[in-house]
Amino acid sequence: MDPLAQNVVELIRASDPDAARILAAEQDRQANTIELIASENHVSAAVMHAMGSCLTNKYAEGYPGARYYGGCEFHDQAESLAQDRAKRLFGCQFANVQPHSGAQANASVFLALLEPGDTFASLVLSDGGHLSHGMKLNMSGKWFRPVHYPLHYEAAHPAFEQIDYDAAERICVEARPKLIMCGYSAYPRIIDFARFRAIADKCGALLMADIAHIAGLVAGGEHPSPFPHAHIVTTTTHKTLRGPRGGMILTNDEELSKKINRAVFPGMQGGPLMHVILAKAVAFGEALQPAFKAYSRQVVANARALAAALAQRGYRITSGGTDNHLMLVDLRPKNPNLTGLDAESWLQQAGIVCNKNGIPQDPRPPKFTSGVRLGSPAVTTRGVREPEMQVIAGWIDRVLTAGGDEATGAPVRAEVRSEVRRMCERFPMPA
Ligand code: DSN
Repeated sequence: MDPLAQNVVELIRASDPDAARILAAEQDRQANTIELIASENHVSAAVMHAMGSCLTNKYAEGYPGARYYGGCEFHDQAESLAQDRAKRLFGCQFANVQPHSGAQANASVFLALLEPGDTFASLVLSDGGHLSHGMKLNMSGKWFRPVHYPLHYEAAHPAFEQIDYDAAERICVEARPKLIMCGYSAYPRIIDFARFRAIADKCGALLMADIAHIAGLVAGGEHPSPFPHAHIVTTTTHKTLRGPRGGMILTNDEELSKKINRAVFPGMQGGPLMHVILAKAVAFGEALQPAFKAYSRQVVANARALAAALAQRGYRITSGGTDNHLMLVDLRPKNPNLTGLDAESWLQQAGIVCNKNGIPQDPRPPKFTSGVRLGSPAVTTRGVREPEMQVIAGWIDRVLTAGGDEATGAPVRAEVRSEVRRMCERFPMPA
């Protein structure tokens, strides 16, 4: 483990043993489990400690050179560094690095560009979209009018469970949305940004790409860039991009950038999280290094290896595979009674962490689901490669085949748990 992290536990223990105990337990959990949640990663010690720095002490409302507080000279430098690196990384002209999260980045775009009641187009959550793309309990679905474009739902279609671009065009031409959103939370295929831009131009909409999941792959050259097609790009910084938890908005359009800056502050947020912005700068600096290209290539190779190994064992990978860092595993062909809820819980007991996830047209409700979502970003950071992905697929299959029964399932989970620990020792957390 990063030695500073150990010191941090001891330092906290001196004043707050309860908090130190929780922190130490979580450090141990992360170090000794296989993390397959597609939206998670393990940051470097430099990113971690930039976040735990004295920049948290400061208010810096405003933007570099135009703050509402004194004493911001180094905060200006930190934010400018993050902006400059973000622009280099994604090849664009304007970057707002202040959004506290991806959902707040998306909400800021709504505030900047739409009026309440305006129509926008997106993929529905149950097909792989995101709650901030029009879910009815989210602000985007309560105060705006989403129309959803579909996937191909016919099993015989060559693009089964992939975006139906022709239908998206028909729906957008008919509904005339002001904004079209593309970019998803549970979609394993390449997104055709050029096709979406053609649709946006045809119906007079702005195109917004939410690349929260694939930002690291875009930065590493493993997924086509949303630029120059998208007018606005939003992202998180903590998934494949391997930075601190946070959000960001990018554009090449100066007028849009002014509207977005006003929407983020003072429209949506007050003081920026300057310690997180410094950590974003550090993470973007890491992503600009050649090693990050190799990392993102390996993320995709590892996801493909896991998907292929699970398919060989009788699981159905939705859309027939993956082009990115994640896959949706339909559990039903293996066992029609197995839910995502049970699979998540049994795997967790075996030290493999993932999340239950609906598959397109899932007959089960989101609380149960017929699938799990698996991703490779975090294990790839620890140095895991294709041969270990085969081993992980074998563990997943052993645990799910053994089932939840105490007599037959529990010993298998315990056995896999010890094998997981041994692999974790071979592939330590970043230090
Ligand atoms: N909650 C994130 C995910 O797991 O995909 C999206 O914001």
